[in-house]
Amino acid sequence: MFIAGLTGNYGMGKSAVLSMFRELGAITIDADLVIKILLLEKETLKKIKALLGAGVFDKKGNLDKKKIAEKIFKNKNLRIKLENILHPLVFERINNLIRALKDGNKIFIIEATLIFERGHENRFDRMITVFTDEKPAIKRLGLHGITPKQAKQRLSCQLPIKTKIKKADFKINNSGTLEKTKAQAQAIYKKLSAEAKVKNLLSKGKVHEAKKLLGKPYSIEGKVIRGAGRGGKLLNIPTANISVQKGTPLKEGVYAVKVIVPPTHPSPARGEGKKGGNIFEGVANIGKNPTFGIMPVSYEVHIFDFSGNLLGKKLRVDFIKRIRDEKKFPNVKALEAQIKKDIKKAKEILKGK
Ligand code: RBF
Ligand code: MG
Repeated sequence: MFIAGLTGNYGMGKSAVLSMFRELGAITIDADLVIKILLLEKETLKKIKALLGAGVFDKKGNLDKKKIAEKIFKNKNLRIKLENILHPLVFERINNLIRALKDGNKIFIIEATLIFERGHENRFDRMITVFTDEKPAIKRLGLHGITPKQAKQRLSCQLPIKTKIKKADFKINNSGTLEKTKAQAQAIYKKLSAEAKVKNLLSKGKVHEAKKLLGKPYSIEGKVIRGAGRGGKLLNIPTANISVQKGTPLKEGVYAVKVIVPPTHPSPARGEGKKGGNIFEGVANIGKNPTFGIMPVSYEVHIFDFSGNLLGKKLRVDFIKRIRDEKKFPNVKALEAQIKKDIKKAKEILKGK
């Protein structure tokens, strides 16, 4: 499952670009459309009435969208409250759709204006920003009956497009011809397709196959943080716990790895690494340490032939091959014996590399 967010500001052509992605083979969802559906539902209307009053409904009890727009675009507090009602519902609906269509290699592209404004970007594998200058955007909105004054007011409720460009992984300049925009969408779609394949392989733990597509091992990077302290004392197998900011699509389990350690630590195993780091071999575990109860996911490496304090140092871990699933062991001794076997196995795997 690979999900990209498509954003931009009002009138910059997001929907046109979304159609292009649909033609290229993506499953596309327009968050505005989801909102339209939600606004037909009694449950949502009740919540909106409580927030904005009966004045935003017409005689038949339908929402008067113009009145709502008038109200919320000049009152930030109300606008945020309305968004707080609608956004969780939108994500719930979208997630349901994505779950129903479960297909590892499919690419979903979700069009939504306020992803960056409300910090939703972490829900997406990648972010794409569509941009034009403001002038043509205001002109385009005019075609939909929105006056320049209204357009400016609405645009002022959104982050500057420059910020959205900077925050995105990909940008599409929609100021030129249709062909030019299409060419950009196509190039991005190609990259997303390759990434989706890799993500799908990683979600199954197939790091050796992912390496073929990536041209290098899949890796994670992060600073060493303090762990539970069990590894050294209880298990005689010290591990470095790595802080991974964005999580990883990699399937939990035990892996043979290479660890790139900052150059202050000389490596007896493999000598000097090329670019400012020394390469060690090791074995990693991604998981919840079920032997010790219910824990959050941790990322740990045991580095072979290593001594020294890595706390606070930045490590890179290259995943070479998956060894097994993480398991709950009846006692610490059994876990320790298994990890000893994992170490032996990892050394065999890495010898072949
Ligand atoms: N913990 C488990 O509960 N089950 C496991 O199968 C398991 N396998 C591991 C394999 C390796 C190679 C390493 C380094 C750790 C493993 N752990 C496992 C994590 C272990 O519980 C952890 O290192 C200690 O609790 C210290 O935090
Ligand atoms: Mg649109």
